[in-house]
Amino acid sequence: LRQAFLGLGSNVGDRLRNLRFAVHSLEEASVVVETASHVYLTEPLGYTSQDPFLNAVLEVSTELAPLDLLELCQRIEDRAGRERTVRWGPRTLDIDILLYEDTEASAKYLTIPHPRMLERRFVLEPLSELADELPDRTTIDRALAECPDTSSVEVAGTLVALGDIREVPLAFIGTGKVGSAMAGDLRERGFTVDAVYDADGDRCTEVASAVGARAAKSEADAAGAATVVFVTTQDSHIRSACERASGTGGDMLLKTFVHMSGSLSLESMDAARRKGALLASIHPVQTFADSVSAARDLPGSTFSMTGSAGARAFAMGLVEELAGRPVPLADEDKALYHSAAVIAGNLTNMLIGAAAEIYRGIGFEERQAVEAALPLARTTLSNIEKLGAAEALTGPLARGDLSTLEANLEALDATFPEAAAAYRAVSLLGLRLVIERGAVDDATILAMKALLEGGAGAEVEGAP
Ligand code: PH2
Ligand code: MG
Ligand code: MG
Repeated sequence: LRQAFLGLGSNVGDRLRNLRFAVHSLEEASVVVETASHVYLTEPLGYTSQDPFLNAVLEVSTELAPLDLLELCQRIEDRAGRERTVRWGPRTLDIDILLYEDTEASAKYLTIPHPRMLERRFVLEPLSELADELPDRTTIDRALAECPDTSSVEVAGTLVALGDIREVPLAFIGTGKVGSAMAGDLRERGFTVDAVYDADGDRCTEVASAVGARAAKSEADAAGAATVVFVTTQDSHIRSACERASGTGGDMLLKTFVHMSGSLSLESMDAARRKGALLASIHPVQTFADSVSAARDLPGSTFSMTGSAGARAFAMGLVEELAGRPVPLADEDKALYHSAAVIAGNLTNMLIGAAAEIYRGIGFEERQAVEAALPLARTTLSNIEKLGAAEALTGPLARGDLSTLEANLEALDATFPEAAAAYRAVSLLGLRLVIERGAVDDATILAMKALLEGGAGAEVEGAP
């Protein structure tokens, strides 16, 4: 695949829609839009008695050779209803090849790099968001500093929406813990929650009145007037909810669909994408046992974000408004990403539960079992925070205490085999911390490994 940068411009009709049409049409033609700049409002250059433009730059990957890419761009311009009358005059859509790999070449209908790009701030400003250098190694910053163009070039928004992010109409489909907390929090911060929908009608009305939004009658009704549609149903319903929201007629070309699943990829919202919608996901790295804690803990969380190119800048802006810490994530890493959260959160819970069960088995009251296990877990967490995992590690593994380890395993094998299996598996994983601490000699580490594997020791990963 070859990398190219394309300049988009429009100053006729629904300008944002035209730019979005370009993005969608390129993707339909298997040109991968990797990143998109913000959308800029720009004064017309060259032929000045025309309306202001919206301009943006895309970074794309393509198999197409330059002339084939040019032909595709022109076909898309034509489909957008472009008429070629005045040179440099008004146009519904202009797609220019700015850069193609490091190519410097000129043919009858195509010169790369674009011959006038250095004189155009409406090209250089958005390009500077996505690239550092031109093929001749001059930096874009340098080109900007030397650019003679003094016309106005201002950020107007993103490909998701223009103007103030708080005025973008939002809809929520699914009003569980996260959906209702998110809708409530955004509303409190001055965002515009237009509609909410929940299959449970009472729940829908209740949340709608709590966040000052319309209680929609269906997914499609909720999406109707919204620019950004949050699909905050259970994971298993995201695909069907998205299909229903984008199914009935309705113009999807100016909508963006956002889900908040920790494990699902964006493919789950493909129904909306096929109709032209942009997609994003934002996922709070946090655990929400109920609505109250969700509302309390959501703001300020770390949010992982995936998104199609046009939606990324918007998702980033949204998380920043939530006082969250955005961490960009590749869509294909979603399942692995989620497994880390399960290990850190859910598996910790399960291990503490197993410990409490052992305590109860030897005569502790329920309350006594919890009171024994929780302070231990809490101190462990704060030690990890202070010292790091390896330094915070204590116990038989950390000491290289073979006889205690053996006694633990023997006792568990006899009474609670599932816990014995978990003890072995987690300890084998934790040997890397023992090695990192460097306090136990190699022979003892190998002997512990053999005990944990219940057989003769092979080599320990990371051991000298
Ligand atoms: N395109 C032109 C001529 N002038 N001015 C602005 N601001 N933006 C454009 O995209 C543009 C222009 C010819 O392609
Ligand atoms: Mg042009
Ligand atoms: Mg052109």
